[in-house]
Amino acid sequence: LALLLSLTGLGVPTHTRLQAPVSLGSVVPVPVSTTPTPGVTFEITANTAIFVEPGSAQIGCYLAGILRPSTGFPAVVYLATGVGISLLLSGAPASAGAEGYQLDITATSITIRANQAAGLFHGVQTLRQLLPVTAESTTVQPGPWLVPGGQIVDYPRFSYRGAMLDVARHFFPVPAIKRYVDQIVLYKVNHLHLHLSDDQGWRIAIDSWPRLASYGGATAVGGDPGGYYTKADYTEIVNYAVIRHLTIVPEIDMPGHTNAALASYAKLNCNGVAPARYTGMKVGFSSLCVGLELTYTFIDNVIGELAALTRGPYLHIGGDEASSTSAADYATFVNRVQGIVAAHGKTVIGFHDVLNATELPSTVAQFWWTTTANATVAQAAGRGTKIIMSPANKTYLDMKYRNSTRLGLKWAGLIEVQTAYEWNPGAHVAGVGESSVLGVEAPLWSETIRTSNDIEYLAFPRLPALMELAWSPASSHNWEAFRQRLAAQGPRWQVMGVDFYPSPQIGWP
Ligand code: TNX
Repeated sequence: LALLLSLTGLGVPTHTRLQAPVSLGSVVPVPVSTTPTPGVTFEITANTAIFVEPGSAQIGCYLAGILRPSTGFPAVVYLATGVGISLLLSGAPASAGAEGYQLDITATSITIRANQAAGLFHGVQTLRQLLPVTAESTTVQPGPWLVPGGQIVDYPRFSYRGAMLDVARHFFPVPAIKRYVDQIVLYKVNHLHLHLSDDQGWRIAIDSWPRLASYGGATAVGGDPGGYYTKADYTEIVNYAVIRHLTIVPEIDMPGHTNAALASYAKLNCNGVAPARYTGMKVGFSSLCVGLELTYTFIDNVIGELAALTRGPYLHIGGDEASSTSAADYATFVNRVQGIVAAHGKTVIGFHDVLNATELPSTVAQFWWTTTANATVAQAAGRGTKIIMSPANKTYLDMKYRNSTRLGLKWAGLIEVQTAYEWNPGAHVAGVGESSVLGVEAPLWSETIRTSNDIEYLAFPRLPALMELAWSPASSHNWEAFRQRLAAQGPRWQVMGVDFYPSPQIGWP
């Protein structure tokens, strides 16, 4: 009878509805340890309050912001101790480190403990995945809001877990960035690298060189509309990310991939002539003028203004595919630019091509090739240089899933979900072991994409697969178990309006 009534939606008291809680074992990335308490559930009701300390207040408000729209409950946040949902900066195991947490769910309380706020934030993302999928709705849903009982203790394998979005080939305005941020933090991404400049567009306002954005930012691939972030826009993104424990890594790509800058200022060109703006898809044809002193004034101005907008430690200088720059010029250039970045108090990240110069001990190299043997990268790792793993044939979200995929490119191969999942970042490149790997980044180049739907179709479900490699212990790696847990994310994405690729490799419910 209860089933019948619930199907007809007639007068069934909440507690009799036949709705099982989500399984404690369905979290992506899989936690370090998960111990269910069979038969125990916590029910979030109109009386459930959130208890915080000064250091967890912001995260408490963030959690309340997730619970209120779908439950319709007040989810009041108290700066006090009490019985309900507690976010505590004490009592976590030492193993939790800077980003880990312990989550305890009993019949009467939910408690997240962490050593630092970032850990509480990641614990909240785990809790978010343990709520019924309708919790992601923006409108009030019926419930009941059951959370499975048990304990999760969790911490990351790698400290850098990144997504990259190319906003240069196609521009994505602030709301699209915020939308992607909200989707990726659910999978414990903690860095968003924004590729802010390329041949086809310059996307950040620089006061000392205003034509970069106003002229160089007006174009995009295929003649599509351009655009750029004002400093206020960019700060809005940075602040939105800070609250979500996500570090924005800004990139100005150089010395190649600079046609938009060279087109904006004739004086930056060796021959003093500005090239036309470019809306095609070729790479490797442009270069800043390495022998020109003004080039370094330009870079110092740009890096200075960008560093002032940047809250995190990193500034990415690109450095890839500089095939119009001689090897000697390239080394001269990268060595000098690293000094400029350091002078502005930031740490350099560059694509691994920068290892052809003399990298600073602090410089981080982002490996992007499809090969697994690379002597230059292995030698750098041997000297202690840290590597971010972005092998194009595993992590490039702009590669097609299969030949028939409407969006994307194929130069690094087809990447189905299993291909994205089946590799080991700590042993992928010969000579680059676990301790040399800072983390994993999933780049999304935007030659073929224009909208949030396009982003989502290429990022989901591969981004969660890659973040499981970046967060979960290597010993937990198991395709069969992963595809079960991933399947449970599908209904959640439907409620969130994420336009994911329903891969036939996954048994979606
Ligand atoms: C290579 S990977 C590039 C980008 C392209 C991408 C397309 C790398 C460091 N450079 O300029 O957008 O391929 O997949």
